[in-house]
Amino acid sequence: MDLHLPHGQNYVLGLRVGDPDELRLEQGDITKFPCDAIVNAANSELAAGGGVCGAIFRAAGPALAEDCRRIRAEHGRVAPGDAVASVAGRLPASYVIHTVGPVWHGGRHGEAEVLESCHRKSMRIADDLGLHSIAFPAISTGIFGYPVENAAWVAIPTLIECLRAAKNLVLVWLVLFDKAALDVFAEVAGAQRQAGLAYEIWIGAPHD
Ligand code: AR6
Repeated sequence: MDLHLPHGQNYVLGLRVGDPDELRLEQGDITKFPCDAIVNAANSELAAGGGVCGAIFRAAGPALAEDCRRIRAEHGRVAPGDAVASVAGRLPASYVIHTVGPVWHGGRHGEAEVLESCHRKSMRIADDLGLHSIAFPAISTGIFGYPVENAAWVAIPTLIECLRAAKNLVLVWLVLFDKAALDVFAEVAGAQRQAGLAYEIWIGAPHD
């Protein structure tokens, strides 16, 4: 499906997947998103790393690092595909859900299953906490090397399925750090709709 994306300017892409369930794709810095929860592309030690993880630890401050140390001490390492929730410190969100994505080894080592599990478990935790909104980064597509388009083909249908099944969640954001990644995710959203996933698509201006 040709979405006629406004390639010269920024935009928000909305997928109406139910009433009132919506998945929105937007470029931005996830640490600034005023959602009930944001998802961290974490490491198994729940330590401050680079990428979005480093940005989240810096913006949240010491309360998040302290809670991560407690979770690590009580529950041990977080396995790839698993997720845990912590406090969010100074972030606008109420919770950070830390999930450990797969490292890309060419695509034939179960990477897609692990990435799908990251999205499913994060959605489950947020829904069980009674939250209404959650924002995801493009898990594994930075330091862990997962190709952006492959990641979009996993993330989008998984989030739609989980959102439709959720009791409390009604709004899911996919926050892409750069415009090129937003364009790739948006094209995949259009292609998946053409391939049979039922949802309406709208394109609007970003809120700021
Ligand atoms: N907001 C939204 N997205 C961001 C931001 C931000 N502020 N900063 C980066 N991204 P990465 P991974 C995007 O490397 O591949 C860490 O050290 C980035 O452009 O953060 O899952 C962890 O501790 C990319 O598209 O996570 C792990 O050890 C996406 O976030 C390891 O790296 C994910 O990139 C995890 O690697």
